[in-house]
Amino acid sequence: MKKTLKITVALVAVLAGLTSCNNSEKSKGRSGALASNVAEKVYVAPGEHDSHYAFISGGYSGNLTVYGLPSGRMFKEIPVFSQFPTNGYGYSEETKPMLETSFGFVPWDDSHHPDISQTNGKLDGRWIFINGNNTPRIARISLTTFETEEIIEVPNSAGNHSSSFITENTEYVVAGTRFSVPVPQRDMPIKDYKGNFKGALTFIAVDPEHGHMDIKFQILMPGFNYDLSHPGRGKSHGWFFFTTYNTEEASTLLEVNASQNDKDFIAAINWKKIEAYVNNGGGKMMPAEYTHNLHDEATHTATSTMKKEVRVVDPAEIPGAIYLLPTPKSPHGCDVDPSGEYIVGNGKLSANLTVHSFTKMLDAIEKKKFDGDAYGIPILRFEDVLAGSVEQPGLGPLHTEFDGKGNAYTTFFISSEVVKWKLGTWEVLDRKPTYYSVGHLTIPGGNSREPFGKYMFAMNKITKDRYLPTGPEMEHSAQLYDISGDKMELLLDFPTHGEPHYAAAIPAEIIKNNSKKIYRLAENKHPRKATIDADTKVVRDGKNVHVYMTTIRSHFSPDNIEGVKVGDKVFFHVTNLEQDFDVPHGFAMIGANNAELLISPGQTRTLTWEPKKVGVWPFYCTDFCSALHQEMQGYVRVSPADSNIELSWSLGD
Ligand code: K7E
Ligand code: CUA
Repeated sequence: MKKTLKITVALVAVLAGLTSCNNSEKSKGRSGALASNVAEKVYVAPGEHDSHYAFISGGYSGNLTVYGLPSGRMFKEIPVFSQFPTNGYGYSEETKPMLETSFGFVPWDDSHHPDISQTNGKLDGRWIFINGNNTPRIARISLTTFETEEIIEVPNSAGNHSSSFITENTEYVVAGTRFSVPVPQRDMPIKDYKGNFKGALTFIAVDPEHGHMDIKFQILMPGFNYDLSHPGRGKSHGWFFFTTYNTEEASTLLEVNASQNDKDFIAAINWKKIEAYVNNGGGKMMPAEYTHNLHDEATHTATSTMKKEVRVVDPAEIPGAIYLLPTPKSPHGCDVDPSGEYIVGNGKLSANLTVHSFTKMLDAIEKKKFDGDAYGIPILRFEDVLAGSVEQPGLGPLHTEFDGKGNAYTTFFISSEVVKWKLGTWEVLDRKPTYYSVGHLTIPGGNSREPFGKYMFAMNKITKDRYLPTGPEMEHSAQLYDISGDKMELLLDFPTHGEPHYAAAIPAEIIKNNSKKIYRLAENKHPRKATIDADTKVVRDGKNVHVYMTTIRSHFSPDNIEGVKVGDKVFFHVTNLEQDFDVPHGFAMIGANNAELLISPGQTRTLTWEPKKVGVWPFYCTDFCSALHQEMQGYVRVSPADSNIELSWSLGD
């Protein structure tokens, strides 16, 4: 026991030491991206389009960024869990409800794993989902508007990390807790963790037509850490797999105490069985508070609803639905190949990469070959479920993706490389260095039944000497590889924004023709819209002043407003009358304690301003929209609180 501890401490120390990488020598070799013909492979001529979209998670930015492949050009940052002054998301009255939670307004999160909706196991390009890790939430973003449409909070969860992964017909988006916690939350000693804390795995049903999310059930699992997950597909459709670590159930010094067991588990969940159980009234409703926030495209307005209960299922109630597959050692990524047969457990502290067989798992279950249980959940024998292992492929495996041609690609954080190996024979076919300390990797569609195996990109944690230095902190770096040949070929480095954990990528043609160009004014149902100049007005309601305003190149209507007083709360409801693609207007008010608005064509957005000082105060358009953009401005006269100046507004004489 003492010896194990020593070895573990030594191993952890070695791993920690190795993470400070020293790969700059490798980068000096004239190969890969340094070969002269490689630039052509990533060159997208001016005016031409990239062949793929990549949606890269923002990590601690809380957002999602949109890139083109192969150029590595960033097109957009989509605000999801974080306020975004660039367009007013989370500041405008219409979007503030998106960031409501049971803890109140939470204007930030840590977003990790985007996943694109699927139909029959293929990417359908309708929506992309992403998890908020810190204050557990799942968001749905439309891939026609590229805006966040919906966020649902996940109760009984903490560190929403084994999320957000999609079943092959987008029946569910699945979210699992990394940190186990008391369920329900209560005041109790931390040292009583073991046996008392629970890990909630949450199945959120997705409405097939509109994508609306609703928690169908939560499974209250033993108090392990549920790190990553993936759905079964093809033959294993109906199952979901979660890696666990800290099966020791330690609550302190996890770097040592959660590295004791030789094997942790992959939890295999037969969700179809649990779904049937729940449809027959199984499980029980438990009081819980969580928000459901929905942005309505017609009213351009989000609402936040507090939900009061959630259906929970105790694994003991439904024998035969959950099994544990022993997996060495503190596995991180949990990846399922396109056929659904192989389940890869990327054991961070393991010398070999473990691959389980779905067929063997079913067989062992059928023959009831169990090796004890954990809190009543049967444990299968490692040898009975093992398909094979890749022997000593590298150090510190994290994640695996697939090219659809029988090959798998695994990232190794410590040895800073991507290793290509063959499913079934487990032989290593190729390895390429990454710069440096790679986390996730992405192949377009690599997380579906039909990957598009031309490109792979690695997302690296340490950038160091790859770009011009920008002070102590560098943006993270992605590296694009051509994987169409036998050997991987490094094509390009490009910077990413925030911390890119995972990314989802898809051929551009699946999405680009559906991309919305304008919001139709005729369809605008915002209750305070103004769609023609005659609708514009200023209305006083006690201390609240509502300005119904329009914008069109190149003026606001109205642009002169008088009769506002100190102590009023002014709501600028600004409708952009433009019906041309890519002509937003901005709206900014001096001294406003929030941000600007950036209003898309046909959209209505509201900025709140509480004038504090007497004077004549300007507002202006922030987006250079026409040759007369600089003329796009106006004034609000603010009088003392006791003034009797009448409310008036005008445009022109
Ligand atoms: Cu960065 Cu998927 Cu959150 Cu691994 S996780 S690296
Ligand atoms: Cu509108 Cu500048």
